[in-house]
Amino acid sequence: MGETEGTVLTLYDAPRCPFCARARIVLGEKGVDHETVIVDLDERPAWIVELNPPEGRVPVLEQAGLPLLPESRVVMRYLDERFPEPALMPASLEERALVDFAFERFDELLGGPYYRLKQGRGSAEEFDAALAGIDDQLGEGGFLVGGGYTLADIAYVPWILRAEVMLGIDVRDHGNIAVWLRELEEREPIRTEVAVIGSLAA
Ligand SMILES: N[C@@H](CCC(=O)N[C@@H](CS)C(=O)NCC(=O)O)C(=O)O
Repeated sequence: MGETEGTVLTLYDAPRCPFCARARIVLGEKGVDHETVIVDLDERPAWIVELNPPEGRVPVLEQAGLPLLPESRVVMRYLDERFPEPALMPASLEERALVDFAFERFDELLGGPYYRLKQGRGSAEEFDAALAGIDDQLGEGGFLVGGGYTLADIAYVPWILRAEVMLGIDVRDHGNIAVWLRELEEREPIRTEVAVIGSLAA
């Protein structure tokens, strides 16, 4: 039996979805046994809309007898507390607040520029400025919050990796991002996500 102690966890997932990647990476870090149901985002089945109205968004985490958990941030925080090892939130209260702040600012700092660029409404310059901001936040050899790997890094890295592979952006021209990615790519769940992205781009 795995760490789920008999409770079957199901992740409603889509390989191309970076929000799902957040949940996949946390599940991988924790080594949690789970089932995956792949949702076709191009032909979204009616049942996923019923499961997570109104749009049928993924990810959604389901466990028998427990409330359904949509929203990647909710899923990540839940998994981190439900499966405490390895801890993916910092020990200090202040740094935990900063992880929450990183989530809060995600759309402004990365998501907005990424989707505007992807949808042809933004510019490479705008995205590069966003990368420069993240590079500054990382600092030399650092992580997004504090001195270690946290949910904040997991929350941002799926878009950085997709920007590199799928949008052809030289994200590693930013030195601190390059070091951060090398450090993260030492981790199996990150390498697994790199492989997922590679298979999407192939
Ligand atoms: N705020 C949500 C966003 C999830 C989201 O936007 N998922 C996308 C796929 S990446 C989705 O299902 N979008 C609806 C659609 O494609 O119609 C979260 O953090 O989980």
